[in-house]
Amino acid sequence: LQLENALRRALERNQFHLHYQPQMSLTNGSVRSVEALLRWQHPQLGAVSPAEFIPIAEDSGQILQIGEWVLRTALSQLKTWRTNGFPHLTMAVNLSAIQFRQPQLPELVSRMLAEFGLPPDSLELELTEGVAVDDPHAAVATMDQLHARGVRMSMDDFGTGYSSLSQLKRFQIFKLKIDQSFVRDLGDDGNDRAIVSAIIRMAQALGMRTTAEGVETEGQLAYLREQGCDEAQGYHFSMPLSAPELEAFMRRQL
Ligand code: G
Ligand code: G
Ligand code: MN
Ligand code: NA
Repeated sequence: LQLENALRRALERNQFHLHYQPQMSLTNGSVRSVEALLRWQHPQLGAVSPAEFIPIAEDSGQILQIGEWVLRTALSQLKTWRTNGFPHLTMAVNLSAIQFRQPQLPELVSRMLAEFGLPPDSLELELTEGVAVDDPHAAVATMDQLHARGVRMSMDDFGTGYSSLSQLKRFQIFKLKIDQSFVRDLGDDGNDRAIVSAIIRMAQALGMRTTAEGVETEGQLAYLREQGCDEAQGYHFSMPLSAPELEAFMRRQL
């Protein structure tokens, strides 16, 4: 409850900021996209992890306001980068299942993109398999609406959730993000190698791209490249960075 009350004041007191982690193209080595990751710095509690406060924000309903702030802040930053040397950069934003179930979501997203003069395909909404647990038909309908508006969707933490392959084939998903739990032990776990290889092949067959998460070593990267993974994200390339730090990182890649 203490955290819930503190969270209630966090927006108005400017305690939130975004970090950005690059998603590297494995075909040309450039930064293709950046993922916005929410950070909360509380004066007494210090840095509180989103893993801790997002569930509280979901239970208290505050996630809608916070999520809107994340989307607006991330798109504003994207507009700045696209007009200052990175015209093809795209932005990935994590969505809570509660945000995804809001009937006004597709309209809100389109309105905000228009506000910043950004094309719809410059945004990737990261969904988890949890969005489809309660009502798969409603989830498919929402994905269809977002897709019709030109917005891309990624399935985050893929392989750890509950969605079935029969659902997946109905989802308008642009990209599967291979969960870091499968990437971590690629060096010495034959099962994880088989799973990652199978996910990449399945995505290719379904016309989806793949991004590997949590890539920390050259060995993991070599295997992913050999298997035809499209993009990689992780500490091997960069931690999540502040906007100026991320911009400096991108300039070094040019
Ligand atoms: O970046 P970090 O490892 O601290 O993120 C922890 C978790 O919080 C991850 O599952 C990530 O997807 C989630 N997360 C980070 N930022 C956001 C956000 O803006 N909205 C939502 N819904 N989840 C986020
Ligand atoms: O659930 P989601 O994939 O959105 O969460 C991303 C989280 O993973 C972020 O909190 C980020 O800090 C963390 N992360 C990013 N790269 C790495 C990595 O290479 N290793 C580990 N262990 N965590 C990572
Ligand atoms: Mn994510
Ligand atoms: Na993830």
